[in-house]
Amino acid sequence: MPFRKDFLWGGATAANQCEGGYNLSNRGLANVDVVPHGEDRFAIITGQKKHLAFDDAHFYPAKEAIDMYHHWKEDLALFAEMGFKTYRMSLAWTRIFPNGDEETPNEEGLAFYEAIFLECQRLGIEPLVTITHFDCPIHLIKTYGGWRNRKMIDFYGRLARTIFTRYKGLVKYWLTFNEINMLLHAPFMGAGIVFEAGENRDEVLYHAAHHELLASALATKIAHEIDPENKVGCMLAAGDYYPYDCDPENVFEAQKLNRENLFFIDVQSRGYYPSYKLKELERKNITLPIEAGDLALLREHTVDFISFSYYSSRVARVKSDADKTAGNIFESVANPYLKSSEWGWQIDPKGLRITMNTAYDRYQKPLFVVENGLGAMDHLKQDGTIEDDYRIAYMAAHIAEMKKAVEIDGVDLLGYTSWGCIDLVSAGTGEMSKRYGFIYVDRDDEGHGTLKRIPKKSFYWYQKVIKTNGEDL
Ligand code: P53
Repeated sequence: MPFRKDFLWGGATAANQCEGGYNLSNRGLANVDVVPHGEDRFAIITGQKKHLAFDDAHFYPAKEAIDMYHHWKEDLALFAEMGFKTYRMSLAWTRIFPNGDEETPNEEGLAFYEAIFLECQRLGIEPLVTITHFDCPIHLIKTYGGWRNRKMIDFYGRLARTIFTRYKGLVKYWLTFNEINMLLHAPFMGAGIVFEAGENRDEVLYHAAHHELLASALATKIAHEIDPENKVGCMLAAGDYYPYDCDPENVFEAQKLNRENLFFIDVQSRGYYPSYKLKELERKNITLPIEAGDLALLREHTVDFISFSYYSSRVARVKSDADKTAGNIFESVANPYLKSSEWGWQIDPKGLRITMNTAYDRYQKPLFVVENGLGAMDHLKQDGTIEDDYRIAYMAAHIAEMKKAVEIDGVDLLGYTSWGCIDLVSAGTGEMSKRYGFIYVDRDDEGHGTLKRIPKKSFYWYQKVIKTNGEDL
């Protein structure tokens, strides 16, 4: 059997993309609430345009999302029906600390998640909890400038201590920051950062990176102190860069772009800043705001496992005027060997095996694939069914390559949670129509629909995959 007996099959969501209930249970507002659907979105998530409140000119899909706030019991029952062993979800920071800098947490928010974890326990589903999935309280952005400010470490530490204490015995698997490298590509979403005119962009980003890395190490420390059973992982938006060809310039470019992302994991997993990054910062005249004790904290509290999202590989070519792939936060040249999704994301199952091997070679720690899937248009037929064979094909091909990484290459893999196991709001575009789920949700890009949940063909396919522990794809 290729996959371990206790392999954690499941699915993944993020609070802001599914919960809704943005103003319920005394919840405060976060960056992710005020990013609209529509053409302004990209400039806002990348921190180029300031947008810290709702206005009438835009639609904000996270406000209600798929209203999991009121449907969670029904949704968990469907996950259990598919046979989920695990469910990856995130906590909305502002449900627990509405402003982010309070001394005491909001009990209603804590109780909301406790009820979910108790239900998971009853269903035999192991929660895998992302502490922050792109969310940062608006108050912390307005008052402190988001993660550019060192004070964020204390606020995050308080959040971590609160949840590890409260959910001790209910949650064992934790991820500190979703796609931590997204900080470089979408700084408002990744770190609550809005650039001021004339600012040194790289300096702001690497200061914020230092603070997030410290916060991650601090949370790891607290998690282990509170319960030695806790397992804490880092989380990377992964997908190896391939050189466009064997031109050494392109090979080096690929190495450079890979390091740009892996740098974060290098620190979280190995416990120190890699020399290539220190040299780069020195050349750019950037001094990291390192204080006494920082380097020891990073060194002594490395992660237990490496988790990542994988949607596609990427291609590196220097001075390229070739077409870039569409709809991407990540820079990439189109790969002529691959087909693309309707949103221009290239489809490369083998790239998952390659990416897994890169990570395992580099870190020698257990891996966890915590996001993978196909964002596609689904068609609800007259008879009320959805035949998403394209999604089944995508996932079967990726799971087959993941299996080879385990069986043939010997990678230690803890589990697999597909992205958006129930249709939810897209992080990149704010659309509902970019669907990833095994479960269809009746809601459109403008927020119309009954919110009814309907299992797709892939629901029954994944049920079989889990039942056979990945044998029958
Ligand atoms: P959407 C870009 C590239 C790689 C991963 O993305 C990304 C993004 C953001 O667009 O984000 C992760 O919804 C993220 C999820 C997100 C998912 O990928 O744009 O962790 O929140 O929904 C898919 O299709």
